[in-house]
Amino acid sequence: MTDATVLTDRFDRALLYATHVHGGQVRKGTPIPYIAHLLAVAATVLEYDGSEDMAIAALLHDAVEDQGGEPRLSDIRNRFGDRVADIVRSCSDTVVNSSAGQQKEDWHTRKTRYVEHLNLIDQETLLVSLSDKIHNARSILRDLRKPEIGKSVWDRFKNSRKDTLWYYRELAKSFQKRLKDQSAKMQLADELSEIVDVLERT
Ligand SMILES: [Mn+2]
Repeated sequence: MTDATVLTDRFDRALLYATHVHGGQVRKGTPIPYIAHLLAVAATVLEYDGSEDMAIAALLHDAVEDQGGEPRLSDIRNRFGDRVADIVRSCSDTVVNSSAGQQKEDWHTRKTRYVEHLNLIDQETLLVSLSDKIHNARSILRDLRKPEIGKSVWDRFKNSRKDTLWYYRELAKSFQKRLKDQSAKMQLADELSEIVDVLERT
């Protein structure tokens, strides 16, 4: 057994920070408070032996993209340090893409770039990103199976069902490729792939 991950008051502060930053925000097309997603991502990171920095980054992974851009990233860097800020940055596809310059590119180009960027990031950052994507995929599956939602779940996305599934399939393949030598985390990458299989059939 590996040593337990010790969570300190930094984790508590990050949780409070996340609840403030995302206060009032809900999951797209649902009444679910946004913090539910952040807690789920942090829980998965901890379940797969993530460190405190990784769990903090999980709580804050959408803070830059959804709530404040580069000034928010600087604030996170000041409060929680370079490691947390770097992981958060890597998980934000608009930030990943803004380094490419120019105005915001089209959806397909941005998502392709994000998938390619997974080849360049370290294993810890990869686990935070995978935990995010797997929770999003599970949430889609859960709502697809709710009689009152069903196939209308796809209307939440700016893009078609086909495009959304294309993106999740590319993500799953990329995570599987990067994590193939890490048995525990590979299981999580395989799980994402299995959820995409089910989504494709539903
Ligand atoms: Mn997220």
